[in-house]
Amino acid sequence: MSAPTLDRPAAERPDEAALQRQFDATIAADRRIEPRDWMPEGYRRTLVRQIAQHAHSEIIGMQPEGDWLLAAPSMRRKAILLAKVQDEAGHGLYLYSAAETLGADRADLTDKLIERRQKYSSIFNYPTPTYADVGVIGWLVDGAAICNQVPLCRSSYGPYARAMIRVCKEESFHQRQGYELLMTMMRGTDAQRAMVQDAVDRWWWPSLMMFGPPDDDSPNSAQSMAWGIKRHSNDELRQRFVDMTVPQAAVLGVTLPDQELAPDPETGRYRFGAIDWSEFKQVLAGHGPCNDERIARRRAARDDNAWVTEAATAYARKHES
Ligand code: FAQ
Repeated sequence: MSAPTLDRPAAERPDEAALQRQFDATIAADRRIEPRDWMPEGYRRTLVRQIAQHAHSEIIGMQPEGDWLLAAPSMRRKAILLAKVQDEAGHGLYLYSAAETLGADRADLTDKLIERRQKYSSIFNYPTPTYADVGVIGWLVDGAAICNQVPLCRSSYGPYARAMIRVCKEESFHQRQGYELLMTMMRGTDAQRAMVQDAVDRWWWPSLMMFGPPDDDSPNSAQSMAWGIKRHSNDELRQRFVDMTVPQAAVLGVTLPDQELAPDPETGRYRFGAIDWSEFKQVLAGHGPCNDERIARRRAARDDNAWVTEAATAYARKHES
């Protein structure tokens, strides 16, 4: 979009209709909207909602795998897992920074998460009882995240799109480490293979739910796609994920828990069974297996570490004066 408008004297500012036309032209030309550009309030609100939800997902998403940091089976696995969980913290930080360019306040967003006024991905409300869960999260959850996020590198909002580039590179690495871990377990004992299959059985359907409700029940999709925030519909991305993952499952030697999963000769894509959307709704309503635990921990992290923020703020003030 052209030069910033808000810092010009009022008399020189284009009227709202002209600004809207300029915004529409930028979107139509597939160019980026930048923080100092004028944007409709609905566009700003939608971005803050999605980016905050995404940031919260990265931060809450550290918990399920983080549970295994002290119990990883070797020093090598512990180092790998620690690096992955740290990457997720970094992704959260890029995303909160992108939200801040829209005028949001990070502490306020965290409060909204803890007060359950903002969402985070449904997938992080499931438990991780075995080490195979760490591998399956890498393979399926990071795999789904990549399918969803690669198109976001072309999102119309500049800071979000740019943040996604690095995030996607790291998620791609995470996906491979998960697959490598599972491959190693599948070459191990019968008990290890059973552990991998059990984890796949538990994570498959929740992974499909990560993409959001079906298109005909997705209130935000049409507008978000018209604004170029989202580039593909929820169902299209879910289908891409299935098409990408089924051959990987065959190489791994696991069975995906869906008897209706089969290639469709007409489309060349995989047909799959019905998703249990009542489970998704229950998880979003706060009644998943781990919702309370995830929020309680996030709240404790905020409260227990408040003194660090206060000390850093006091130190920064001291050096300003
Ligand atoms: N969970 O109208 P739509 C990761 C909500 S990062 C919870 O279709 P939209 C990395 C939605 O917010 C994973 N809520 O909404 C990692 C809306 O509610 P609202 C996170 C969901 O925004 C890996 C309502 O349902 N990724 O995994 C979910 O157009 C491993 C209606 O839905 C992102 O956030 C859900 N699954 O499309 C970390 C990517 N789905 O806000 C650790 C960016 C929908 O109106 C370990 N986000 N809802 O109250 C997006 O692409 C979109 O926001 C969608 C939803 C596609 C998630």
